Amino acid sequence: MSLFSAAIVRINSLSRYLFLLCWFILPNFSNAQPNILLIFSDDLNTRIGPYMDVNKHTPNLDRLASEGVMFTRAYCQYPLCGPSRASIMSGLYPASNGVLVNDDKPGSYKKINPALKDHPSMAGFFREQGYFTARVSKIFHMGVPGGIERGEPGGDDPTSWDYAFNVMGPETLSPGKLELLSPKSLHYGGNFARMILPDSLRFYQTDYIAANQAIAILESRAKKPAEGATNKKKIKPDAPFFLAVGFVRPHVPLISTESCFAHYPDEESVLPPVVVSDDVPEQALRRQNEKIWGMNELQKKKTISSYMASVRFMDQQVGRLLNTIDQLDLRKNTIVIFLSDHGYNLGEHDCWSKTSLWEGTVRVPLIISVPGTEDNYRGEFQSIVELIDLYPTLVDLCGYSKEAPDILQGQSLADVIKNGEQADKKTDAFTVTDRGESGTLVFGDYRYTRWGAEVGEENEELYNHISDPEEHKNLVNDASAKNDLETMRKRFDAAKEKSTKSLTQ
Ligand SMILES: [Ca+2]
Repeated sequence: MSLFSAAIVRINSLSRYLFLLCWFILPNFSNAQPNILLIFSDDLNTRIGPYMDVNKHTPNLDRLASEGVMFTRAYCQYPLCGPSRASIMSGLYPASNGVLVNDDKPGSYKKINPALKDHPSMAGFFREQGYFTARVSKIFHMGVPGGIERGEPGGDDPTSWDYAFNVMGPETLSPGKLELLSPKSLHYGGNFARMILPDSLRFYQTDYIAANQAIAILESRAKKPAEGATNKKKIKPDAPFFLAVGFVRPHVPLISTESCFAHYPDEESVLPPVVVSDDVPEQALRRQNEKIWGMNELQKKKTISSYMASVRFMDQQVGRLLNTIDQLDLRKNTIVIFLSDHGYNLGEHDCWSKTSLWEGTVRVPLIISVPGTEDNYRGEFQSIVELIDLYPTLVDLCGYSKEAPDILQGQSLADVIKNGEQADKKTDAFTVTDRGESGTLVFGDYRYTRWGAEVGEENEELYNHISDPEEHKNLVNDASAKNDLETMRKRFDAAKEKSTKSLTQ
């Protein structure tokens, strides 16, 4: 054999080796990697069908829950849109990624914390793996209703997406009477207001438009050019997709249709009992009615019925997406996730809205439905999980565990989906507010909350969720809970330290 032919053999061997290497290493996009449909709702607490006993309230979310795992103790990391969403998408606690307020300009954590400029968001990670990634409406922060009325991208991370679509919805400028429900608060976006629209106008509402665009993307991704034909316009034609769709209801203003409102007569709304004991720190009660909104009883009831009608409208849009992936035969290869950015109070503790640290403000709906084997677990998972767990979960489920960024702070839930168990079960969930100054921790049967950086005079709360699920009896000064208080203080300090880990790349 001449030197030349020996070289050819070596090159051929090398090519074969490289080919085999590529075969094993590179994902086979057309078959192996599942698509991801990530659906956000905004300001939605657990007032959806699977979590509460209201018949046919959210049939589409009920259906999704029946096809997957419903997490009954899922907690956000910050009960406010921007910080929570940046946390979910970065897979990092707010104190680590630096997003501790709402920011209406693009950049998110990469702008706030330059050390993270190369850390891909959850969507960006899949984009790096070759996925086609798309955003429809609010995924990172977007002001509602103002940002939507202007059609702006808000605090988006543009590097996450191959395609992004901002809905320009009419919101408060919709053709109808906007009824102010909170006389002390006139700022739309922070106040309570509602609009009941004729059903014929539903097509022009923000979430309906978002679903339209998402459906169009799904159809585009599902359709193949005719055999032998080429289509140079399609981006990554054979890639799986990561499609994130952000619905803005039930965020205020509470706009919905007559047929949705018809299910929730105002007078039938049930207000939670107002129970506020004297030893609750003042900071916990900043969202009380008379301090901010000044609603009378009827206005409170109208707020609740309007919230429910908004949830129903949002659920209908979820249904349109689920129907589309069924019709396009995408369901068998598409992971569907539904979640909210944080919870929401509707009168518990006389508190309304978000940013508080009550159970109702920090607990969120989370449903993950993974197609594939019939052996996959379907049902409730009742242990504690955090929304930062979603990033490593999707990475795992799609076979990219080895490529996962080292700095992710969540814990994969992939084995919960596979068999309903978690080998290394998470025991604590940590949430902050007030730019990270104050925080709360759930562990076991207890919630512990601290207002301010250090333990001080009357700035703590301790609740036993078994004997007091509504968090009405603060046990901080209860001698019988002394040991539990010490345990929770220590766990809180440890969780806080972990969540503020210095991250450098
Ligand atoms: Ca929100």
